[in-house]
Order: sequence, then C-alpha cells, then structure tokens
Amino acid sequence: TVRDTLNPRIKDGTIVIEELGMSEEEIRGIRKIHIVACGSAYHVGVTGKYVFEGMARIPVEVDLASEFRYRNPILSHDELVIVISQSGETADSLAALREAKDKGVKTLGIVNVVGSSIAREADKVMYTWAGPEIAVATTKAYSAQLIAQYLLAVKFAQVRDVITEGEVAAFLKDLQKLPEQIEMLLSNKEKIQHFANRYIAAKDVFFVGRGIDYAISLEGSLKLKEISYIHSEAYAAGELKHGTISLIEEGTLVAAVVTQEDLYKKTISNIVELSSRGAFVLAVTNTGNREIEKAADYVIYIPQTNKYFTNSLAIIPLQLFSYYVSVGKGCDVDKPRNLAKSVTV
Ligand code: F1P
Repeated sequence: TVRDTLNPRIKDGTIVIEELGMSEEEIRGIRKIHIVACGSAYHVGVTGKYVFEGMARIPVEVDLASEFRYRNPILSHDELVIVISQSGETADSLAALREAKDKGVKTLGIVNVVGSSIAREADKVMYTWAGPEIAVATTKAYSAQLIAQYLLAVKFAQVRDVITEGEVAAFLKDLQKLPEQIEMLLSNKEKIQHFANRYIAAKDVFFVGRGIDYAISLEGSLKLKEISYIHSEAYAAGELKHGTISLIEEGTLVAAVVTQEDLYKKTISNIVELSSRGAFVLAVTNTGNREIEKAADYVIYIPQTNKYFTNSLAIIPLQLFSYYVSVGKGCDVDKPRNLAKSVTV
C-alpha cells in the first residue's frame, strides 16, 4: 500500500502530484490550512499539523468534522481546507467540505474511493490508492493518508522555498525507505503477539506522547478500543500531571511513544513518574535511544527515519498489539461490534 502511494509520485527526485492540478502560485498563496476529518483520518490530520507547520511553515488548524460543520468556522479565501476520508462518504466530513465551499474557500480531498462524494465535490483531489478497505478499523488507508500528507507537505515546502534541495532529497530518500522499514516491523510480529497475550484481560490502557507522538498515541488508543473493547485513552504526555496520573494503578499498562529526539528527555521524565506510580511502561522509540531502557519496562525499537515520518513506523507495533489482544480475546477483528465502515448518517 505504501509502495502504491509512493511509486508514481516520486520521479527523478521531484514530487509529481498530477491529479492535484494546483499551480505553484496557488500553493504559494496559501496562508493557512484547515484539516478536517473523522476517526483515524482525524488522527492523520493531527499529525498533519506538525508536518505542514514543521516542513512547509504554514499554520494549520485541525478539526473533527463533526465539530467544524456546526461551529461556524471563520474561513478566508486565501486558506485551504483539506478533508481526509477513506470512504469519501462520511456524512460529517462531507458536510464540513460543503461548509467550506459555501464560504468560498478552496478545498482539497485526500480520499481513497475514486468517484466518491468528497472526491467529486472537492475542488482538488489527491487519491491514496490504498485499494479496497475490507476491515472496519482502518490500517492501510491510514498509512496511505499519512504518505499523501508527507508528499503534499514536502511539495508545499519546496514550492514555497522554505527547504533546500538537499533537504528535499533527504526527505524523498527517507520516504522511499518506509515500505521496506514497515515490512521489517511487520516481520517482528511474534514478539508483539507474545507481549499482547499478557494484556488480554486488561481493564484500562493508556497511551502517551508529545508532538507527533501524541498523534500516534491517539491512533494507537483508538485501534485498541475499536477492536478489543478495552477502555483506553491517549494523552499528551505533558498533560499527565494535570489529572490523568491519578488513574494509574499498580500494573496499569501505559504505551509511551517516544520518537521525537528533541523531546526524549521530557517524555522520559514522564515515564519515570508513571513507573513510580506503578505503571508498566511499554516504550516505542527510535533505534539508538538507549536512555529509554533505564526508564521503560519493555522497549520496541523502530528504524531511523525523518522526524516527520515516524508515525508511519511507530503505529505498526501499536496496531499489531491491538490486533493480537483482539484475537487473543476471541473478538472479530475485521467486524467490531457497533461500528460501520462508512458513517453516512
Ligand atoms: C472515518 C472513520 C474511520 C473508522 C471507521 C468509521 O471514515 O472514522 O476512520 O475506521 O471505519 O469511519 P472515513 O471518513 O475515513 O471513510
């Protein structure tokens, strides 16, 4: 899937997004981006805030589509509204798109289903080419949406002259390594299965991280809830001491996502705090972060990549964890109770 999303789009060191049809002048004129979506697609958007702001230096607001459509958002003609949706039919996302169009703002859909309502109605479309989604809880469309966002952000940064050609080349090199790195993480699944089997009877699981790691935590937590019915919450690590820490009991599992090098120290100090209250801390971090071994109880390493792309790798062990907890409990992984693939009402 990640290969499909990447392949036709990187040619001779340049990003080609043909169907997008956005002129360089249009890209240079964007003053602000609003990303609007539901569920996992919203978590891609939360990642997008860090990616577009960090790489392309464009301010970003991220909204749940179900909030955006009812809050009379303030929008202006030099802004871009990006709607992310696998199905292209989610009612709130479609309504948010229409709200933006009614206000005269340019819209871009990042959509998987060709010819779906959002794809037809958005001014511009970027398809994710993830193939048909069969399971209700999304995984491959999520990965493809992340890649689409990285490609857009690098393209925007390049056109707006905020990164050097050398940086563009380095981004593209790291992007092209992702499929192989994801395959490598998937091949390590027995270790995660073994770990997951210990948590089949868990009551609560928490996920924490800072920056992009917070976005990864949100998705890790949603996956666990969706397919294993275990109560789970994601918190920005810095928020722990503002209340959440009181929920930690002896043996509570906390998954800490620690992929942003400049934030290692801060998150490690949160891990120490959590451990001292009895939490069992599983850390997902970059290869080479040895410091973490002193603080966390169990460590899963992901290969080195650009700091903006870590979501694509760190989410894999978390998805596998949810998958094996769900299988271990005897749940129907592909068809979780009460959930619909496409929420059209
Ligand atoms: C959004 C979404 C999915 C989730 C489930 C319900 O759908 O929340 O992320 O896995 O299938 O809908 P979409 O707008 O991306 O199609």
